[in-house]
Amino acid sequence: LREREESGRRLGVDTDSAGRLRAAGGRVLIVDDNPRQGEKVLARLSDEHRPAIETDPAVALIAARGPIDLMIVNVAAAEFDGLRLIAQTRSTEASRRTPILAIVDPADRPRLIKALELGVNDILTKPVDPEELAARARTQVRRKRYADFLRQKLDYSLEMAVTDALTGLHNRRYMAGQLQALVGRANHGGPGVSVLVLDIDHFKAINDGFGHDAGDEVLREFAVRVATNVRAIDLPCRLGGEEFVVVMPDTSMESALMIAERIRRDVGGAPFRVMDGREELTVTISIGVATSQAVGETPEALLKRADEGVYEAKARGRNQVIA
Ligand code: GH3
Ligand code: MG
Ligand code: MG
Ligand code: MG
Repeated sequence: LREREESGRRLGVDTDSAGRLRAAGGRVLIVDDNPRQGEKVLARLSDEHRPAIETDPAVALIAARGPIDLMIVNVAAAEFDGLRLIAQTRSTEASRRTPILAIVDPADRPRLIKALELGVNDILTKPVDPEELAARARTQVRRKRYADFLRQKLDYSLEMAVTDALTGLHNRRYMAGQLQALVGRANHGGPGVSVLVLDIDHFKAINDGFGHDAGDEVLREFAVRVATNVRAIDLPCRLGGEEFVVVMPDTSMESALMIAERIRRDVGGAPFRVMDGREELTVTISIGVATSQAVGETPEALLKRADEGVYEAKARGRNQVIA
């Protein structure tokens, strides 16, 4: 339960201890040119929700792009065209999903039908019954809250699918997709795509000497040092274990070597503090560098060349960069 509550909080969603979505009042925008009717609607909703009245449809349209849970539009208004406001709300990307409750005159069939065709979520007929208003508004707000919850969950899941759980860097799946796209569009004459393959030296000794958890701490700190030494356009990734890759778009071999050297020095230059600062470990890495040359070189071939650099760096005594 705690975990579900925790995950709810991470998603920025208000859940109770059982992980259920907490019912909360909605931000309701009432768009009406008739102050008396608008006030009546507002009064009926203010116990449960946070309603506000807007008489200018242009302002309402802008507000509907923001965090509004329900827009109630008086389609029978004389001062503005409620149907037009609904059409604009639905055709603007940022407000497309804002629920709309239309207040219609039951005698005005054409407008009622048009409102439904424009995609209003529900209809209230005049004279507005307060109980019916409260019930229909509550249903729309609940639906909106649940849709928001699902969308956040989906966004979160999509992000997790391309993120390495231990370090927060991009994962292998993400790296493969990005590298494929970059190598595919690399052209003659440009600086090309460079990749670094990074492998921690004698990492097994850290695990054996200080435990797997200390090893994980080293991996996390290592990820921070890699990420802080690359540029904003570079993609630092963890493929698994102690194998890391940095994908560098539009980067010459010369620049890639410079950045690799910067990472190597930063990793080896200051000890890693682990186990609540009780241990200080000196960590070094071997880095292989490769830059795409031939058009048609596959991402796998490019990575393999960088990997061969790592292998050679290990053979020559580790703690070095080899292209
Ligand atoms: P070398 O200098 O030749 O790279 O030596 P090494 O000890 O780093 O060699 P190797 O690459 O074979 O060892 C990697 C070790 O990393 C083996 C494995 O137990 C450990 N390892 C793999 N994944 C993880 C992980 O997620 N967490 C921790 N703590 N250790 C891991
Ligand atoms: Mg390794
Ligand atoms: Mg190894
Ligand atoms: Mg290693």
